[in-house]
Amino acid sequence: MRFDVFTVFPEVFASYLAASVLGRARSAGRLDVRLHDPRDYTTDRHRTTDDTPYGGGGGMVMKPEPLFAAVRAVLGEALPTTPVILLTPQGRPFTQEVAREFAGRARLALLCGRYEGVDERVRQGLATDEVSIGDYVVTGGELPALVVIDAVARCLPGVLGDEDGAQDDSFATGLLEYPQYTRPPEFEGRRVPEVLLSGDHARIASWRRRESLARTLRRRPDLLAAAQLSPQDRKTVEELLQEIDLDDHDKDRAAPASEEASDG
Ligand code: JD8
Repeated sequence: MRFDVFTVFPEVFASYLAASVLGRARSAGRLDVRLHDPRDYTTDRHRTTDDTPYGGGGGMVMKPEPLFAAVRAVLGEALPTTPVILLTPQGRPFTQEVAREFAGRARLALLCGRYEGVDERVRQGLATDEVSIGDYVVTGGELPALVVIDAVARCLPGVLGDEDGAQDDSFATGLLEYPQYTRPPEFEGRRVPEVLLSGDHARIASWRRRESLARTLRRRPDLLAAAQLSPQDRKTVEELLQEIDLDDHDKDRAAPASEEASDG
């Protein structure tokens, strides 16, 4: 799969794209990420990509011409069949379902704004989709673009090795993940649950399922309502509802440092 990313800060992508899962996917030729700087498609002496907003109000807005020229030059004949996704707080919420949908395309173009955002004509005449990674503000579209590339790439066949199956990912199953432990079997008085040391794979599987259900029930009941549950899962949830105090969110949480003691 190919991503064409349009950004005035192409240098911020390199280390993340070279590391771990994405780095291996690129080396294996399963993932092709190309970075394009709209500055290279300007025609003025100062290579201007932004300007002051009409109507005033301060800040700068990304000019339309460099973005249109860059996307047209790079996509060429692929333009009519390639989704052109603008990363913006005003976009459709990016979810695992949207990641799977995008992973079905051969190619995506990602437009990263900066400053106060892009001229409205980019949204109207160039972007085919608008996506937001969540309800908080970041400084530009670059981190959102990396989030989209990472989540979409993980959905592609052959991108994940044995280290983690995408099928097991929490949002792929619709439940939060069960607790994970590694050695040592006891750390500072906290023991690894006995069942995980038992070698009984059936017991381990049902313990993990129950922990996933318990965690989702406690932390994200909205996910549980949408999840596909087996008749056994429903019985387990009924049991958990008898046992769990849903308001006790911090049952096994370390106490935070007190405000008094911190030098914040
Ligand atoms: C693109 C500039 C900065 C700063 C308005 C738009 C996505 N979920 C998300 N949160 N923030 C963004 C995002 C922020 C961006 C740009 C995406 C381009 N900014 C803000 C305050 C004033 N601009 C995003 N996807």
